[in-house]
Amino acid sequence: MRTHSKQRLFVYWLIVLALLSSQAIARSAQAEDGYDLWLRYRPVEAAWLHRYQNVASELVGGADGSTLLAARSELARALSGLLGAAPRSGPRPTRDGAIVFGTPTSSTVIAALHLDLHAAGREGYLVRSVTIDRHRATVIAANEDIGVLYGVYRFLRLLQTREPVEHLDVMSAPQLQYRVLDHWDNLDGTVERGYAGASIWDWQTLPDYLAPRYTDYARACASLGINGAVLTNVNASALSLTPRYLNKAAALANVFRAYGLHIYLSARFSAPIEIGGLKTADPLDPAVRAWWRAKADEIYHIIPDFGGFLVKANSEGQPGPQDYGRSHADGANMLAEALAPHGGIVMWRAFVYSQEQPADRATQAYTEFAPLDGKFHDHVFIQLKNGPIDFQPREPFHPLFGAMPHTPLILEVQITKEYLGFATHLAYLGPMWEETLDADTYTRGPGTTVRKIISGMAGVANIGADRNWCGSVFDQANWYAFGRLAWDPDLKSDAIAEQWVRMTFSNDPAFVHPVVAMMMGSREAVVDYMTPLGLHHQMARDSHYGPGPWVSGGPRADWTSVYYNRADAQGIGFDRTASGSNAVAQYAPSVAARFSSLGSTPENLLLWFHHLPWDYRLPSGVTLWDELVRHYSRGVDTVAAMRKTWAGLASYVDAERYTQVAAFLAIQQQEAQWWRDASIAYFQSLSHLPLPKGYAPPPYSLQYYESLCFPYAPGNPGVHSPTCGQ
Ligand code: GCV
Repeated sequence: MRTHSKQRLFVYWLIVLALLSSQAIARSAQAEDGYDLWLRYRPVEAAWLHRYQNVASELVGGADGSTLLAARSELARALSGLLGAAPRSGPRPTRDGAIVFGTPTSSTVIAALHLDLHAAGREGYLVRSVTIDRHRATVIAANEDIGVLYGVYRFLRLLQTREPVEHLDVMSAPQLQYRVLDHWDNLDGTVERGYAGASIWDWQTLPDYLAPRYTDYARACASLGINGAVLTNVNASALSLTPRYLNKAAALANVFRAYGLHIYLSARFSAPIEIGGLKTADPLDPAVRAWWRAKADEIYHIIPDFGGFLVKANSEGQPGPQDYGRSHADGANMLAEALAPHGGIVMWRAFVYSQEQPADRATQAYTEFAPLDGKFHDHVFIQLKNGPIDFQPREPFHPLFGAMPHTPLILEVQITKEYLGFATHLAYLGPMWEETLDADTYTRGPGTTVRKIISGMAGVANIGADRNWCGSVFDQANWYAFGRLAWDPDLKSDAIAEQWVRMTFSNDPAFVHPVVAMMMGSREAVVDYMTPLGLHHQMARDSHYGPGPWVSGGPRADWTSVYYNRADAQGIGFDRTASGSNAVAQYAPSVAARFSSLGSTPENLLLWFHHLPWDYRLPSGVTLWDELVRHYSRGVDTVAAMRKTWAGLASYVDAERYTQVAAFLAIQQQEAQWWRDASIAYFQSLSHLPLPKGYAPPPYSLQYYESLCFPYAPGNPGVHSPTCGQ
């Protein structure tokens, strides 16, 4: 009897163990590591299942060509994930609910519908509910295969965000021709200002091994309409233009082609010397021009749909035409002439500022480039950062946006968060980019907004080899928002955030609303705790990790924080009015007048344009000093509130992603506090003013904050200075 009960107990425990481990397996199967991005395709709720099954019962579409195959495979993958089973395929609709996709050329069914696809252009699409052979169907049609693929992603997004799809009539075409990710990836696998691990391009195993991740990258880009990728860092290596690396790049281009993604390379201006054996890279030298022409021919032979070059020249130590007394136009035009016969373009960056120039750094790009307007080859695009300094948490729009009416311009934004807390701070950048796109240059009268001026958008990618691609789940939202805005710069950042949240996490309104609200306030929180009221470039030297408002000395003044804050015992801020650097004069007269006058300068740009005494009274009656302290503290409070919001949402998110976000928010709160305390400690050492009532003093001395040193902060390959605090 006793043996019997022991056996029973043993069996009982075996069952318990088996149950526990099967639950553990089930749980880990549900855990998500973020790899799927917004293309998760998890089963829809029962309430939607029947509804969606009725519009997705059959796939009718050609499989000619890799792009249509990609469209078919995405539909099959998504519908089996969302609805539990892949629809059957057929040549014509045989029942209600077919999805008919293709072009009038690839599909006789579509041709017979005689759709007006004029407005779709080359890349756009039409998604429309129609009747074919007396069956209800959804047609996803375009003039070109790539438009069909984009339309497929649009249709899937409707399902993923639980929109009704029974009566569709959606026509969409990109407003901007160039929608490009700029990777700052080096050939040694490091990424400049990258916070998501090593480069996703494994140059060592290319071209022989094509990681599945390359296809998934292209899928993610195509789902947003991104149509270009610059593979290499603008601080370029000439080696990327040698046959060995061109073959590796070609292998990536072969993967990307089906997804409409063209590759571009950064071009080092001195390449003719470094890999061409020439003695000069002078753009007016016939041998140099011939070298670039031959190089372009060679590239197009290997990569027939190569997009072109991105060039950083005569900027931060990079070689360029000015090394030979030539202009940016001379350099850019030489490259354009080499690429133009093949249809390629040059994206020439205007991020230039010179060591020798004593002028305000914010003015230098305009000074150099505005006079060159109209002098560029028509395959040259000038690429401008959103603001005149360098991707700060807040900058006014770049004055060149209004100053080059005869030159096509590309807006460059930074998706990777070099100046907004790296990967651990939750900062949704949609509102920041919307602010730039909305900015009115007034150059052709009111309403000449940046979005109306640009021909393309380039985003410095935040993508790396990390399993979750971007270093954190919420950083994926910035890749997403960039792509959506590049397709349609009129979109609103809150609507984009909502879509992303629904696709990435959950459609439950109890989750969606608080998370969107948290995202929408997150960038302003960073501005508050890092650089309130128009302050800028207050980060630690080189790494830009953490506060460094005291940074001074070193190789050049405009790489220091004191150059920008100009704080002393009397006051703070950079006078860019006529009494100072007069940077305001680079804007259209009405904008210049607005920024010149204290009364009309937006409060959030006050210290960008004005130097003011600490006791200056804002319209609210509060002094500048008190207001600064309030902003720093408000930033920390906002992050604390974000943490609280997230803590209440655990039940909506898988444990793996929930935990990482929670841990990163905790890091963000600590670092926001550090920013606030260090900044207040430094500025108080100059203002000698007491903190307003109720605001806690920094817990440590200024010397303590100044002594903090992080020689291995990420994103700054090659600069691991042990003297980083100096
Ligand atoms: C690629 C800033 C960054 C540099 C970057 C540069 C640029 O200065 O700190 O890392 O270099 O911008 O945009 O060229």
